[in-house]
Amino acid sequence: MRRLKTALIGTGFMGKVHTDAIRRLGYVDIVAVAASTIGEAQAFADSHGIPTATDDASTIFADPSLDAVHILTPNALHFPMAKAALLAGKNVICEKPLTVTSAEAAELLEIAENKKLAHCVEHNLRCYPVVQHIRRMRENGDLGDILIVQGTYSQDWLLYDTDWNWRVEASANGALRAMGDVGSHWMDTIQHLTGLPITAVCADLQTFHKTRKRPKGSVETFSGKTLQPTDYTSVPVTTEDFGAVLVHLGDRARGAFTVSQMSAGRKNNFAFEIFGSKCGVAWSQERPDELWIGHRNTPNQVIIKDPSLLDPRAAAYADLPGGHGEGYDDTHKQVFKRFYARVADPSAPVDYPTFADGLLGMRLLEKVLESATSRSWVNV
Ligand code: SOE
Repeated sequence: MRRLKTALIGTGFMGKVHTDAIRRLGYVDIVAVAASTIGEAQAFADSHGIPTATDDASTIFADPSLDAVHILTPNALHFPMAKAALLAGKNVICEKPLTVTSAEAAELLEIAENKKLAHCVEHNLRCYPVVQHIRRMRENGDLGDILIVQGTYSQDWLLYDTDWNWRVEASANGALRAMGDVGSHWMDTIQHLTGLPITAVCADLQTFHKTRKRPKGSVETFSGKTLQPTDYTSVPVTTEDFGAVLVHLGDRARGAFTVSQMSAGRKNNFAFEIFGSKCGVAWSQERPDELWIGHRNTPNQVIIKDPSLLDPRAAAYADLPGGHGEGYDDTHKQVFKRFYARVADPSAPVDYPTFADGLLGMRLLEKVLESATSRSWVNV
């Protein structure tokens, strides 16, 4: 594999996660990093051994030797950053949700396709080995016809009105917070696994804290939990803390899910159950190597991730033998493996979430908002 060069736009929680996962590929060098201030960019570059730091992303996009960029900024900057990178001819990986409107997502997809560039939206949670095994079980017909999907994506890191992050502010995040941040993962994964599109939604959203106390100074994702209450400004909040959505999948299947950033004790609980006419499956991110398979007439099963027991196409997402846990960091590595294989060789398969998935996600989020606002079912 020829060595590739990449760069990061953004230095928060995702900056660290992407850096680790990129480096584990072994043939992709991170040559530059950009942040909104030179101080943040330089501090990140120094602590991660990245040669160039800048507060001007356009200087990164102008580098002709660069193969790809990772857009890891607050959501509202995804569109201008990704667009500039694509127009400069770079392959782009962008964090989710892809943009803040579906019109922006459609424009990015069009530019990327016209320029024949690789494009990826970071729905990494598809890439747990056990989750991929469920995908292949469904394709093999093991589940039968899909009837019911249900689940949640629940976290607790924004429980108190003193908890803060840029996602709270619609200007940086977009209109939907819990739905955009983690509901987007839930909907993406369920459609990926069932092979069925969400065709209608009926949503209810709640903002429990109508005002929050914003610390003076920036707060990295999840780190608010360890801050001391010191110097705060009270600010009104319009983005939701909780959402509940009834869904139709395809013509026949039905389901429901909740999203929350205020469920005490649930740290990052992405969980779903899929029931088919032959059997059911259940999975939770808090125990990612376990797969529950439910039967009507024989005992239920729990299988532990072991590549030798998984469908071979799912085993390709496991780099360690059975009993050696693979988790959140590894899912990013699995996305990057496939994305960079395509960057290196444009004839490689597109087996990673693309901007087309990101556009679909944005359309769904807009329908969720429309449904919650109109208090009615909305077709997608
Ligand atoms: C913050 O809620 C967050 O980091 C999300 O942005 C991720 O997508 C999710 O996987 C974990 O939580």
